Amino acid sequence: MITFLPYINTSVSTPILTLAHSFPRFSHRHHRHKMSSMESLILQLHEISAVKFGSFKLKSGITSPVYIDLRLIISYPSLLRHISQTLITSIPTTTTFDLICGVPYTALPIATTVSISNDIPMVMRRKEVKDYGTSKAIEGNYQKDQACLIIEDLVTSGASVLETAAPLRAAGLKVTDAVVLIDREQGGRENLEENGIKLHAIIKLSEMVRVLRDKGKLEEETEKGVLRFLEENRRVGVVKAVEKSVRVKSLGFEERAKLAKNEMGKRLFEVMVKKESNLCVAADVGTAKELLELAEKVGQEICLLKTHVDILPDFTPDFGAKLRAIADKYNFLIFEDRKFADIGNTVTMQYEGGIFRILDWADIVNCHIISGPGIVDGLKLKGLPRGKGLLLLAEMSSAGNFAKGDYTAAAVKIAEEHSDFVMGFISVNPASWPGAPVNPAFIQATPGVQMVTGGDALGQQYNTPYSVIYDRGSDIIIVGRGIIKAANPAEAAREYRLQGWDAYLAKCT
Ligand code: 5BU
Repeated sequence: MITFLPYINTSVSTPILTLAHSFPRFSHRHHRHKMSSMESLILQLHEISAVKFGSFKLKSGITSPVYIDLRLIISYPSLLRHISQTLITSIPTTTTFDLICGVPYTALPIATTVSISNDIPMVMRRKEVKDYGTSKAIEGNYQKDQACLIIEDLVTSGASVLETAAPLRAAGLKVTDAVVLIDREQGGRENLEENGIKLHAIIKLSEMVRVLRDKGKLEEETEKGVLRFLEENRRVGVVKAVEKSVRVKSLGFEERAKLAKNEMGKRLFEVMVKKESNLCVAADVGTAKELLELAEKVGQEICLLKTHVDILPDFTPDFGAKLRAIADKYNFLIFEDRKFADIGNTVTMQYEGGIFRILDWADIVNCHIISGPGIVDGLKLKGLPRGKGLLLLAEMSSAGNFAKGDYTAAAVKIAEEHSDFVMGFISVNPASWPGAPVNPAFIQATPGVQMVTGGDALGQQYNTPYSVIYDRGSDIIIVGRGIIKAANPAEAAREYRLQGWDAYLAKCT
């Protein structure tokens, strides 16, 4: 049985509007109205125990005297409507937008209610993408350059708003504003501002406790405890971000080019600086013809093009020369992801001979170290005199792989012993390696990158460009299906390049 809560019927009337974006917005005239609406919302949230006071251990490990759980609001439809209408009418009239997008999951019903009540089209970001090749990160109809307002229930550091903004921006939408019901005032506003997003908050946590105290719902002691906690943790999110950047602050690629002992490694660093790109496209397309077309499309955005030449049914001996011409035209290097794994003697033949003659056209190849350091000796024998470089597979991106711990450490050791030929690693989380950061002369390249975290049906695991470069300490993002399956690979490549490069800059400044 549904019991209607009497307090849900507030003095605030909910305008029913049909024309998109023509609803009344906040102005000073509406200030009093906004205040009373805010107070009534606070009281209702308290009443349904969406806001609790006590001692709560947060995900971050800190103990908080206040806990907010807005998932409950879906059980109170009129409150949900009230929240939604307050949110949307609070956006300044100067802020314009075409679409809205709720941050999954709690803000999805809020966004849906806003959309339905005000006739504003909505898009939805998938939180996890099972197979990015066939399903989209953003659901719904939208056009490039449309402005999208993000709707969120609660902001602490702003990280989840940024996680939603990234794929929206990657899809060509403009994201400049976010509206949130409750701002915990712990650095979210500043973090979002730094990322070009203005935060509009309906309720600040400090205001909330004051209102509850005024209305006799809180003891003075509790109010003081919460305000003290807020004061002490006010910039937690920001401070954390700053600390992180200090922890991983790395040398720029220019300086690292000077440290590189392998000539191709040096060249790659230089190309990255020149093109402001740390993007490698994995050109896993069906034919050599398509591969060459893709190279033309993404050429100006990339520092590296990665091939799997043995998947091309129309491979011909002139493939290498054709790809080389495109690489020279756009100044990128060619990386054949051959993953050699045999004994030294065999790999010399696999590298140089056969149909593919990889040595003739690939600047960079990679190998497993499963067979021991002899594999590096073998490849070096052929590659070093031709000025080539080698990446060692220190980690892999696929679920359940065995390249970890001692195996990863062994790769680092072999690289140090062959730094004239080994230019770096295929890695996933080099920041976590013992003794990290690894020698900056080595370059780190990471596959398993998309705009949203998730994976495919066959064990691939994805991290975002920012987390790969900034949090996990890598240098190059390797992106396959995120770009080649995009409606416009050139545009997608540009967005990945910008995100990868921004994360690199954030790490060095
Ligand atoms: P994706 O479409 O972005 O999932 O493609 C990733 C590419 O990187 C693909 O060519 C893989 O062969 C390659 N890859 C990988 O995904 N994971 C690894 O650990 C290594 C290579 Br090594």
